[in-house]
Amino acid sequence: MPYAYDTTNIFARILTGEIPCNKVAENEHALAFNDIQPQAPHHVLVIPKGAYVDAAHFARDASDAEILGFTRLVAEVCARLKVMPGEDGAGFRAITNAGGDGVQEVPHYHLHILAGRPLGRMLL
Ligand code: D5M
Repeated sequence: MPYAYDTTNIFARILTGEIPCNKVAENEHALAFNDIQPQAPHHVLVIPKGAYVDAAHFARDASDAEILGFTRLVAEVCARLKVMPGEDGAGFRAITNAGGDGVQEVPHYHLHILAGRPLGRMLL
């Protein structure tokens, strides 16, 4: 599934520096920034720097280094937010939307990290 960054893709424009973001953490392969429409006290999006449309595209085509870098940045975000699960009840939810049925709005893979309040059971 080819994907070329274009001016209509808001996350591609963030990656090129064309528009700003509220950065939380970054490494060679991934960027984390605050969602502009937060659904919880902490709502961070983690995106790969490579041009991947969704989680399946990323899992299929990304290199091991890209997958490791992305995964490590998720851990760094959780550490920075102080939501690493522990005996104090802290924790988080990580979700990703993909495609039409998944109601994905931005066609660049992003993992939502939600935390900072009890999130309830996911009832779909
Ligand atoms: O969700 C896409 C998410 O992207 C949604 O929660 C809003 C967020 N968003 C959109 N534009 C921006 C900018 N410019 N900065 C930060 N967050 C943004 P989806 O999973 O695709 O339905």
